[in-house]
Amino acid sequence: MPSGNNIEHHHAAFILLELVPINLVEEAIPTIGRLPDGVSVVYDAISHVHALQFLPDIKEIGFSTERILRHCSYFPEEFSVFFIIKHGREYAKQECIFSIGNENNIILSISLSKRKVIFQYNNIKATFRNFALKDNNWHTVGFSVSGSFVAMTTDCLHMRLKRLKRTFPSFVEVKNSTVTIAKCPKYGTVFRGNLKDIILVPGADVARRTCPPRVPRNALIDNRLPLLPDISTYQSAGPRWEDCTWMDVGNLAFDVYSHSLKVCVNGIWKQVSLKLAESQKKRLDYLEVYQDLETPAAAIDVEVFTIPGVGIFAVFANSLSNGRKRRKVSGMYKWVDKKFQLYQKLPTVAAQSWCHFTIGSHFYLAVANYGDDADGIVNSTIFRWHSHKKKFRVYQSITTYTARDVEYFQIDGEHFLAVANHAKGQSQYVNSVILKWNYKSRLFNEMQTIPTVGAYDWTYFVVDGFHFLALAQTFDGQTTLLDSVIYVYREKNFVSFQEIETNGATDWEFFMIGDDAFMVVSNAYNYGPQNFQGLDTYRTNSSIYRLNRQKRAFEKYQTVPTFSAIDWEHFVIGDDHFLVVSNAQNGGTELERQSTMYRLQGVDRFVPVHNMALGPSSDWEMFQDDDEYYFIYSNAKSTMSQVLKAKLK
Ligand SMILES: *[C@@H]1O[C@H](CO)[C@@H](O)[C@H](O)[C@H]1NC(C)=O
Ligand SMILES: *[C@@H]1O[C@H](CO)[C@@H](O)[C@H](O)[C@H]1NC(C)=O
Ligand SMILES: *[C@@H]1O[C@H](CO)[C@@H](O)[C@H](O)[C@H]1NC(C)=O
Ligand SMILES: [Ca+2]
Repeated sequence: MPSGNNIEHHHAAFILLELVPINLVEEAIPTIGRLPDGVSVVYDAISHVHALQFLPDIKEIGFSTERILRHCSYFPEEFSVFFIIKHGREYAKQECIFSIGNENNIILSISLSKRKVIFQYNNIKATFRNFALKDNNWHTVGFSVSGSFVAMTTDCLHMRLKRLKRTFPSFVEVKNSTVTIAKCPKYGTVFRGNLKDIILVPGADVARRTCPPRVPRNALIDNRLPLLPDISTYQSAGPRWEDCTWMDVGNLAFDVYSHSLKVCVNGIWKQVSLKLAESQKKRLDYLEVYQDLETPAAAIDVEVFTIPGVGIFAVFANSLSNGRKRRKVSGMYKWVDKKFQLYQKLPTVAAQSWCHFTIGSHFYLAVANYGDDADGIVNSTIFRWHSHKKKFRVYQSITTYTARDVEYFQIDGEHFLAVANHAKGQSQYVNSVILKWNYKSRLFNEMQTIPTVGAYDWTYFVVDGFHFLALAQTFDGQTTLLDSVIYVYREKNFVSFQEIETNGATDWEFFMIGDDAFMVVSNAYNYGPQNFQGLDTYRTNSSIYRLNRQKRAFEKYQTVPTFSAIDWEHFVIGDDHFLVVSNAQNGGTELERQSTMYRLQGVDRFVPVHNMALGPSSDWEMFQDDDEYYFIYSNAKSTMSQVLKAKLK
């Protein structure tokens, strides 16, 4: 259903999806033909590798962090960094491998002395003894920062853990900072050894997982550097991967062509599992029921989100319970030991939709309240997370009219909420509102009103740098067959981009497959002159659309029969794209009451692969924990929602 459909949200829930290792040396010195002054390339004939050497008086060799951390205001909370060096016995006092930050604030630096390896993060130091890095052999050193610890690994033979006294999450700002190679701005001297690569991998625990199973202690580690392709091949046509030998065990390789990290295991270069890499190769076999979840009332929406350092949560939009005392709450659950547990009840009035977002260092939840009286004057609420109490508290009340949906998005550093107002009194003709965050008052203010008819859902998405909002309109008082509208952001306003005929539309889901942009609509209800006998109103067709860039319009790609469909969810497992459609079961045969999952099968397009006899579902979400995939659906009619687990093959 509404919300949870935009890309930003998915990134929030699946933080680990985009782990792209970056070679900082390659970023700083992209062409070996034009070396900065004071930098030279040396060839190590024994190990058959090229590496860099630096004169003590080099100028700054570096680049802005913006180049590698695009769209990030904060340095990754959890990350790994590797470097490959060769250094003899003679050390200057403190030699710097690299640093990230500016003169006033060092975000991250690693330096070496004869006795110590100094890891500095956000002005906090962790010091390790230097016992391996002075034998004039090549070594791969990895650091992993996770929670309040930093682990250092040397050639996968030694692993040491140190406490990193930091608050978590730390929200370390990256604004105005640079990556500098072989030098730290405030202390130490230029690195005197040979430097091969410095690889930064956002995401926790990579360094630990890069190591192959332990090798016998007597295995002859000769530290022949298997880093291929080496610097000399940066500009050649393709990678020259050779079989690695058992002697390479413990060494890492960074493949500049696939931007992946590889480790030599038993003579074969294996891609390092960046959390998902392994399960990405797997395929979905089937789903099984994993947990029954009792909620305060039937639910029309569920939002899964992560608070860094705290955990994964699911919050349900619970309607009013029917009991004697009509309870006005929605349930929020925390993922503990791989099960959801009730965590907090939030005050809502016939909640319709939740969205989670982050502004600065604060976490928010916004709810669209449908309200409980006929005139529909019930506000919707924004909650803010209190990091000490670890609970959400009411933060701002916003005027809404039988609100159906609230959608968060961000454009050029500004924060927005789009509210779908469904009706005002008896009329479906009511303005919906785009709110904008005011940095001074720290509140959302009205930015634009958009006339809407029976508005049900806003879905935000980006294509080619353009910002879009798709509006689902359900009913105009006469018929469910009416146009829904896609808006595009131009000069600080949303203007109409395209109108698409829909039938009782309650949800848009946007997704990308390669470069192609898709939209799928949930048509929920067929009522009006087109169905004057009022037959099988739950039976509709819902369509998938694909963007035609030349025509600047979404075109019908496929139409599938749906039954009380009020939500689509797109997800990817391995190489496969899936769509699952909710089925709220407002009528129909046993078969028509099933929820259906489709898989994209080339020219066959989306083909039904699973028909699931589950409860009446109103919203589907997928989330991941470790390498496992879970699904959660909200039950539209009863207090028992369910979690399902994907069986992979
Ligand atoms: C940005 O960094 C430069 C160099 O470290 C410094 O001189 C300048 O004051 C910084 N600007 C801001 C706004 O912090
Ligand atoms: C709704 O919110 C507006 C704006 O915050 C406020 O002025 C108004 O009193 C609220 N109304 C109700 C019924 O809570
Ligand atoms: C759905 O599509 C089928 C096949 O084109 C058509 O026969 C049927 O009338 C459509 N149903 C609705 C409600 O439009
Ligand atoms: Ca959804």
